[in-house]
Amino acid sequence: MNNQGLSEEEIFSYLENAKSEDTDYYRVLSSMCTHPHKIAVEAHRLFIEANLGDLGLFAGAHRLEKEVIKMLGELLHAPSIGTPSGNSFDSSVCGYLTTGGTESNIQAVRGMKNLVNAGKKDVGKIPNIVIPESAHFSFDKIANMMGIEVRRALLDSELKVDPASVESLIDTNTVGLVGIAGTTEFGQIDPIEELSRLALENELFFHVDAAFGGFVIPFLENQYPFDFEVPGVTSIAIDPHKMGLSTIPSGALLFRSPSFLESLKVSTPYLTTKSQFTLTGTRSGASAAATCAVMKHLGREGYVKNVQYCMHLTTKLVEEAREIGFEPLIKPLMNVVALKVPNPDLVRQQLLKRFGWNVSITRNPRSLRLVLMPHNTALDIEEFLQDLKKVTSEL
Ligand code: 0PR
Repeated sequence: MNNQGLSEEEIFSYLENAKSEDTDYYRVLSSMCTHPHKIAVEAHRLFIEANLGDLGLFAGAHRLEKEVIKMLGELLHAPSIGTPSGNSFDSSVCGYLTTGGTESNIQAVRGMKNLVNAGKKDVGKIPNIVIPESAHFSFDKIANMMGIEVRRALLDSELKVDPASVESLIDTNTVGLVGIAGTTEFGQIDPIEELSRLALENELFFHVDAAFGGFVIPFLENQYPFDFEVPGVTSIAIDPHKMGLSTIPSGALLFRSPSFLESLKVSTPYLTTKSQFTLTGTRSGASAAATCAVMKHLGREGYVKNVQYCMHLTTKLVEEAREIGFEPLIKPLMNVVALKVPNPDLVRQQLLKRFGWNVSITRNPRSLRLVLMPHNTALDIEEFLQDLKKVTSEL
């Protein structure tokens, strides 16, 4: 640290310089985040000091958090809505705002483990969960930190998890299943109803990772059952900081029943509330305000428009890519395209080096992964395809 403080001017010149190294999402086709809505940014600023780790001190920010959980509960067909206030609950469905999909997934699995340990089910020493092979790498962190075995089920030809493979991995030590509504790499939706049936038959918890898809699927023309409407679903991760257009960090975890949240409780004797259910202690009230503001401002109609725009770009990309000889691995359900190209790793490198395009690569099978977000334009797609054609023809 410098000994003497720098002036405001010096600091901001230093910061502007650093900011100029960021991409500003120009030519970014690899991100599931985007520019937050300006309403979210303003709301975030207004609540910049609010700490949801001490709810009693920030009753206003907490009210906004509860409002967000209520709105998300409605969006995800929760039968009735509640949120923790200290250690009491109003009704069945509840949840809280997390830092994103990773924290939500960790907490959902921690809840499964705790409920089983509390004697609700007779399992052996090392519990396991069954997840799709396509699960986000946050489950690698879970496998590493939670003392739980993570079993990966195979995908079918459409890159959805195969329920027969899931079933074959379930044994007496299995505590829960995970399904993904909007896979990170392919934008695919797992067969949630079939997984729900397996979960109910085997008395397992069933977490749906809709970190990306949660703000897409409800607004698509085609409807896919993926939320609390499906009876076996016990928890859902949904991220406002992805297609919800809120500020980072804004995630959410919703549980069907308060018992899950109860299982995460630790006592906080000297705080304004007696217990805490969250993974982190200090939490951003600014994120709650930002998410509340943008959800209320856009409403259902606004999100439908947002998804329509991204789907329009997706269709354009797929149709025009076909014209130059590139097929998608699967017909995109949402705004994620996995494009079959020769030597995807080299193509990715060349696209970045020569034309400044940020794209990513799917793990298995390897293909070019493109996420069409609100920051992309129709012109971007046209330029991208021209550049892709150049790069691939020179390979
Ligand atoms: N679950 C799913 C289905 C996800 O796609 C992601 C993140 C997570 C969980 C974890 O969410 P958090 O990163 O919020 O904890 N998917 C993106 C990915 O890994 C996250 C991302 C977004 C990465 C923007 C890069 C980026 O520029 O690709």
